[in-house]
Amino acid sequence: MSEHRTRFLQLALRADALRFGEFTLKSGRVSPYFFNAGRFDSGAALAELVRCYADAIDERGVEFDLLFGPAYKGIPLASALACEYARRGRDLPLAFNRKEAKAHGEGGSLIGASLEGRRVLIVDDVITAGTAIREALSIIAAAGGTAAGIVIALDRQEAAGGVEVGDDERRSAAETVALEHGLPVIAVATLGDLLAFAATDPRLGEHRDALLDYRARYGSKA
Ligand code: OMP
Repeated sequence: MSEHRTRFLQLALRADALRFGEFTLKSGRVSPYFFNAGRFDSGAALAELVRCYADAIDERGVEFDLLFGPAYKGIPLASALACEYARRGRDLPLAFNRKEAKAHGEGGSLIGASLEGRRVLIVDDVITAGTAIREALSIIAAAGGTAAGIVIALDRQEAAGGVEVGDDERRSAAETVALEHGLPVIAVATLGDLLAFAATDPRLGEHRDALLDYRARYGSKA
């Protein structure tokens, strides 16, 4: 496993961003784990997190010229990542959206640099069924940008279908988005990485069976 993946999983556990128990997801699935990016709630934790993002992006070598953070969780992530790139000597334009369009002041639902004609890297927290990412893709297209890729902290590697998933629909949501839009989806870590990590870390040993059961039920075939 790449060093930044292990570093991210350790950081997520330390920040309590990765929790185990029973969680109902946006998709309606009941999951034995949950990743809450809101727990990276200090400057140091966020800075360490986006270092993992930048390492994953640079390892993949994707070309882009603007960072876009979808509301809400993507906003601090894209902003902190822009600061990390500036620290690495690359000053990147940054944009994000509002959930509610504003009719006064500067108006509209986009804030920051113009997306027009730019290759946009979407920066978000998690992909489960891919709904949040599809929304971001339509916002970028409507603003005249071209999506260049998607970076997330955690790819849950779940099949994109309904709550119960048929065998023919076992491609992951991330793979489906990647294929449909011809885009790289870069995950700092995946459920597979979490399972590999759980096999070596005693703190996670007791949760491993529940994670494996969940993957057997909802996981993609990949
Ligand atoms: P999809 O839109 O189904 O891909 O789900 C992604 C969103 O689900 C994230 O942006 C979160 O709002 C939420 N989520 C998490 O934050 N962490 C998880 O571990 C799982 C989910 C989820 O509800 O699936």
